[in-house]
Amino acid sequence: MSDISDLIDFDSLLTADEISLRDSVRSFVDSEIKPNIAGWYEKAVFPLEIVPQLAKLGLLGMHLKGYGCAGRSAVDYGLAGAELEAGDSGLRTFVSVQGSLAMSAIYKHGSEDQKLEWLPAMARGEAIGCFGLTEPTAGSDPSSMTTFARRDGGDWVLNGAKRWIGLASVAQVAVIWAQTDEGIRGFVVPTSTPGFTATPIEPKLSMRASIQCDIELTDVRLPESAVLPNVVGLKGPFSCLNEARYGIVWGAMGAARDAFEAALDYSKGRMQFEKPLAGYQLTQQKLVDMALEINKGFLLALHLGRKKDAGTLLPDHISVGKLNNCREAIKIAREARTILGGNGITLDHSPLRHANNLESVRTYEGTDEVHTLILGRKLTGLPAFR
Ligand code: TGC
Repeated sequence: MSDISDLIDFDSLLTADEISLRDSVRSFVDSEIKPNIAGWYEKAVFPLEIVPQLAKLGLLGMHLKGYGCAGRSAVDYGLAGAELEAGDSGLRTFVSVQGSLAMSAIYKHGSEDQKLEWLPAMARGEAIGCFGLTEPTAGSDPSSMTTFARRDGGDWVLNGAKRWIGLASVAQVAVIWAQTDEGIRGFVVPTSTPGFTATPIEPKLSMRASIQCDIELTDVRLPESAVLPNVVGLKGPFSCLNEARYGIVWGAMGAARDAFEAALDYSKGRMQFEKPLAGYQLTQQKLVDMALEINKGFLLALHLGRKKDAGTLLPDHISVGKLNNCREAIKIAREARTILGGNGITLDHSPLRHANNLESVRTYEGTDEVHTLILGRKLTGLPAFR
């Protein structure tokens, strides 16, 4: 099942196992997601009923080893993310929040008891997790967070608010990052704990088949065992953001590819001035420009994936991929929409839905501006954030 957008024999860079995994996720998306996504998007629902299928495919925490996780490579994880996002960014976001953020936080920084309690259930899709870092007044600058955890005898008591937290209203467990007298720390919070509330943010013009929430934390009392014992400081949440940002490098190109395919298909069938749109030079220019960026975007993603598997991937490398691939994907989705003309503004076609979703994808896990300044710092040695 090679891609019609592939102009460079991309598959020759993949192993048979990688192609097989990609194709099984693609089949799932084609049969279970694409026929239904317009309806979910219109009704603004995330289809929780597909979670057991995602678990059965081994996609939840798929890059983690042990604890019931699939232990797949970074390239496998990326290929799966691209296929999921070809269905909808909300679907890849679910897998990312669950695996790259919530499960990774517990896996990297949690106690053995925390891992045993949560990771196998999360890999099976029986427990959903969320990751509370962003706040109403702390987005790009998480160091300014005001959520505070104070010690009270042997307990911790959390107060504050989080915003734009994926899955929070359907999650059983939240990893909440908070200021403490010792620095920023992470807490594993069962969402049934008194004082924890999560409210979906609605209405949205992007990521409609996905859930993002406000969280309120009012005197949330937790035992000492709730704190993630193995990290203090922002490197804790940033180490998880690295995982999620890496997945976006691939996912954004999956959305772009699907938008391109929709435009190519439409252009071959749509007759204007007595010939198909695809036969006009202006249309071919658009299609070729889109395909070039998709080919380059996937090559970049694969390069970063191979480096991740080799243990040589650095955060700056991920910023190159996140910035470039989100920027190009949104351009591609918008250009694809122009080929569909007026019909492209309906939910019958994917490009504008992808473009709208990609507004969120380019914003979360570090905006274009944040990744530009990370790379500006790398090139100049001068941080320009403040
Ligand atoms: P800085 O002083 O540079 O670093 C603070 C500490 O963190 C370490 N660090 C990293 N560690 C691992 N990976 C990375 N990528 C890291 N980046 C920084 C750093 O080494 C340092 O450690 P230490 O031991 O010296 O203390 O921090 P800064 O505040 O100056 O950083 C500036 C900036 C802008 C790069 C950073 O704040 C940033 O990346 N901002 C963007 C934040 C962001 O991406 N927010 C999105 C959150 S997504 C979310 O909440 C959920 S969205 C998904 C969903 O739920 O649906």
